Amino acid sequence: MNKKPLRIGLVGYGFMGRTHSNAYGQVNHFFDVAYRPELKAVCGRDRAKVEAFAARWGYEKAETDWRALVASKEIDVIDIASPNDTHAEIAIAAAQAGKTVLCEKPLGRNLQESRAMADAVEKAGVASMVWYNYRRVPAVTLAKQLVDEGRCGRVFHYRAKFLQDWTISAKVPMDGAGLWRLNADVAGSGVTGDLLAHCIDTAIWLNGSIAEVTAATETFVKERSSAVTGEKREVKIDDASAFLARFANGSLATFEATRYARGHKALYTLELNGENASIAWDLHDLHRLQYFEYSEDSRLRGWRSIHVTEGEHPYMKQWWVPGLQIGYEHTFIHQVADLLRELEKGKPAGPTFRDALATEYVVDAVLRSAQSGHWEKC
Ligand code: SOE
Repeated sequence: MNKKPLRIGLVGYGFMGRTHSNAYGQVNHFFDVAYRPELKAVCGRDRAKVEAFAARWGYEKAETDWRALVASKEIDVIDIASPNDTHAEIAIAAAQAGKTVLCEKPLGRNLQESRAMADAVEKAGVASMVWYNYRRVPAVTLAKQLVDEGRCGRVFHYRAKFLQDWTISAKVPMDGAGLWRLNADVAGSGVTGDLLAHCIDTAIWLNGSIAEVTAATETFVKERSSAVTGEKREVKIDDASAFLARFANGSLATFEATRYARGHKALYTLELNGENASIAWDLHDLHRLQYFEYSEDSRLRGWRSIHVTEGEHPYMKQWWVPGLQIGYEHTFIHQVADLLRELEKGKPAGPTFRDALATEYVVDAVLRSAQSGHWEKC
């Protein structure tokens, strides 16, 4: 099939720049979609690094100023995979230039930036998408199907956590590649905007909107040196964040994220308990969905562990044969496949900037509540 080119301009060559580039390169090998991503240009601040990245991943051009990508008539999509402090400015300029805009999570550093981004794409009438990739883990998409089919009945509880341990040492500096996440000026917030944003996005997707929250945050290491300037700086991000929430459907929830849970690298787990069924998932065992259904014969009733690798499971018939697993990088390939399919139909692939703004309202309420000590509306 002759495919229409979709010309990509990527901003950022770090961890996320690699996951996105891999997805663009792989999607047409596995998914029958009308578009073919064409890697036109990549932009990053360091000339040598961005050129090396372009050569490795097959981008035609390397630039050091994102404005060149936004101005280019040869680019259809601006994909923002650079640190959070760059998201709003680039996204708004790209929307105004009529580009499709893709952005890594979280949307902006705060609610104000995030709102401006959602407004800008809507005003310009361009498509947008935020890379909340965990929605596209086949087991998580299966959970969404089961909830939408009404199998759980009335939902009582939602529980999510995302635990890491990479910032426990006070010697870990802030700033520079990856470590910008520890600088509030660049990141906006700590684990709330970085890790809980994933949990909140999936939670809203599965269980509807969150009405109010009460939260506590903590910064365990108060001072770190900058990897760029060497100077000591106050740490202003939240190292750990926990909150209780009420969903609009009346269910109660607990959420927790930290980078201080020794032994946990990326333990994202979620659980939903309904009147008729419960669902649980764990990123460290990402191809399995745990499911319990009360209506079964009571002698045989129990938690089942579904190995989500059958052709009937979401996305899986595009991959290998039943029983063979896929992984983290595939979630980004699925997101690109959905983007290309929806573009064909003239619809945006979710989550759009407007969808993702719902997460930012919750992040903002969590941070406000941690300050006020009260329940806050989202
Ligand atoms: C932080 O360590 C991080 O890389 C997040 O920024 C990602 O969004 C998450 O998926 C994995 O952890």
